[in-house]
Amino acid sequence: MSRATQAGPSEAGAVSAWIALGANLGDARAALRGALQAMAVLPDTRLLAVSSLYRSAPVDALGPDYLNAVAELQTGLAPLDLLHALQAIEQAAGRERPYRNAPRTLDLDLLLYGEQRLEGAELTVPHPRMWQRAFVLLPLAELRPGWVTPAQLQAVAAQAIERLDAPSAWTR
Ligand code: PH2
Ligand code: MG
Ligand code: MG
Repeated sequence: MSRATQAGPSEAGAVSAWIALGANLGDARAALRGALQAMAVLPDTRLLAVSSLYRSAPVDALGPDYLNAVAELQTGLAPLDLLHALQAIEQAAGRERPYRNAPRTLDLDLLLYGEQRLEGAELTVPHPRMWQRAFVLLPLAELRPGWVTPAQLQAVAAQAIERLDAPSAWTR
């Protein structure tokens, strides 16, 4: 077998993909932890980093407060293959979609896929609303200091959000 056909996530060609995790129905903490475990065992994929766990008030939505976090994957999956894998994890967690921004047992949003910009029927990256959401920017800024500017954080400063647990505390 050639080296190319063996290429795994630590090989050239793998990219960093950034995932926003959210849940506000059922046992949200268990759902987010389960999602980390499920993402970590996707083909050609490694879980590289996880942010703190946050509680946030719903943005553009109704219902209970959310738990939110951000994770970094290194993956050899193509963007749409990764998207479909994330959707399968949502489905396995009992995700229902009765209406837009309905409360959910698990939401896994692909924020960034390497440096790529994609605009398709199924997937747009970077995620078009990520810069308007404190529940994305705060955990992202934690993992990648310097990526999120003070002005961007200031723009979402009115959104209610609270850091609950360090990564080591909630992923254990
Ligand atoms: N997700 C939404 C809409 N609003 N608000 C918070 N706080 N956290 C979320 O994850 C969230 C939201 C749509 O996916
Ligand atoms: Mg979402
Ligand atoms: Mg989503």
